[in-house]
Amino acid sequence: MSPTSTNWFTNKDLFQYDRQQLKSRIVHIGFGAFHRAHQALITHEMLSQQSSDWGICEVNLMGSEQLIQNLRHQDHCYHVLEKGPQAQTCKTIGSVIESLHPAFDGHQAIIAKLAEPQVAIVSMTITEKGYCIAPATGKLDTNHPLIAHDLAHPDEPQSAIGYIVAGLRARQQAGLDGFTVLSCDNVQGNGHIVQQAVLDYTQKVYPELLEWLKQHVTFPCTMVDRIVPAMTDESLAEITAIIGQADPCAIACEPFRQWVIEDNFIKGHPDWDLAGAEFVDDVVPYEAMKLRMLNGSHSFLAYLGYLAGYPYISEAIANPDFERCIRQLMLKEQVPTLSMPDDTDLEAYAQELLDRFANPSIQHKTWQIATDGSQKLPPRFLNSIQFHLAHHSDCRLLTLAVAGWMRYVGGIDESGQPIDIRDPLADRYREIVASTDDDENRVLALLAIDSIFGQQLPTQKTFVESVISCYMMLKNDGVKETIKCY
Ligand code: NAI
Ligand code: CS2
Repeated sequence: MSPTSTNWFTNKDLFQYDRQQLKSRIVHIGFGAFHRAHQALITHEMLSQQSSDWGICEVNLMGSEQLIQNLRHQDHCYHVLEKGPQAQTCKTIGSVIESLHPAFDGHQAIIAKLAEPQVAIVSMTITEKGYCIAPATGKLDTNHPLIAHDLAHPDEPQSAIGYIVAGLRARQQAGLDGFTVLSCDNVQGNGHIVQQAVLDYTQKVYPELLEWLKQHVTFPCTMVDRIVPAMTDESLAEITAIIGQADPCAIACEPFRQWVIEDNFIKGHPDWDLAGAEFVDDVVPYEAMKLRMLNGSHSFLAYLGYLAGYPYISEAIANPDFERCIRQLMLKEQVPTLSMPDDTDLEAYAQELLDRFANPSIQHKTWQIATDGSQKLPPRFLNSIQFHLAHHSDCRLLTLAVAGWMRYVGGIDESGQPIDIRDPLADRYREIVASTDDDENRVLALLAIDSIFGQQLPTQKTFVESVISCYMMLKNDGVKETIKCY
């Protein structure tokens, strides 16, 4: 930036709405890549069409201190670059008006914000693990370190669940109404899951609050979709070239986006439908469709693609054997498990997903998607496998995907390089790998992790034998030869 030029965010003509009129009626927990390119952008586009006061206060509970400092420095504005295979569009987002972080604002400022009377929605994108539940059961994990801390110190919470309950308690004590808790994470039945976590936690710390909470808080489910990889230097440089200055809060994503929201808000909601969101009575079928077809394919490509040496999804899907497997995985093994409204065209949906995965402008790392497998396996693969076992139908690709995950958490890729495994259960995997030389024993030990596989699946002989056989094929023949046979 030259000494005479002004900062881009001081340009008053950037927005079609008056940011001074916005209030923090939404508090969002988890100012990560996805929220910037999805809910905050959709709120911005809604505001551009209809004057209203729905602004967002961002809260990051874990890390990203610098990101929040940068955001403050640029008056909470930032850019989103939508990258299609050919064209790209850069948008300046103005829906965010303030931010909080426990590292510089303290716990109490966040609880006080949640208890401000105008707050109507507390939304979140805190990753699957942020809900502190056991994925196989969907129940609050009271041994989770964050929850164990909060149960002992509910006034100084660390978990998102602890903060939400502390905020609701402060509202009840001040004689205020409640708010809507809106999960925007890739968790099956995300509204039900966060509700269960909030109720389980409240029962333990403030049982007297339970009845009030049941009457004053709602937990709609949502299906959220937009591929937003972690930011790259290349995309940052592209945005700098477009706007002529740096924006360290900018993010890049694909052009596609979808948001299906259960219409169950206790204190109103923005007219997000003006910007393409859909309000429906029942989101759960759409969530299952997206988690099994999109995210299931992603995880298949992540584990097997990474092992085979593909750093990006677009490179893995360019291998015709992977493409064929993914098409079959979606249409033959995931579609039969779904119960969709009659007019849903799942073949067209599958083709659209294949085209999105192939977008060469999006550098989505297989390694990034492979993180937190302990949270992702149940909704993406295991629920469908249970369906097939109950119906005696074929699920060979889903089984191969589980075996691929097992090879991945073994910690060495096919060229002999160590894998940096990021997962809340990473230590457990390391113990299992260190204590099992024998392949079959390793598979059995991994299947015995009941927070992932539950109690029933490891007792299903057909499934266990198929996983062992896939594991051996992957080990002996490698991923590329194995998927040729499918
Ligand atoms: P990110 O890594 O950029 O951001 C993660 C956010 O979660 C950060 O704000 C972090 O502070 C917060 N967080 C992490 N662990 C937490 C915890 N235990 N408690 C509270 N907050 C915690 O990731 P990104 O891309 O924003 O994705 C976040 C989630 O959004 C995903 O896990 C997924 O559920 C959902 N999502 C992501 C999509 C994507 O393509 N990136 C698309 C659809 C949904
Ligand atoms: C991905 C998702 O990281 C992952 O696990 O599968 O974040 C995926 O990009 C989104 O769900 C797309 O909407």
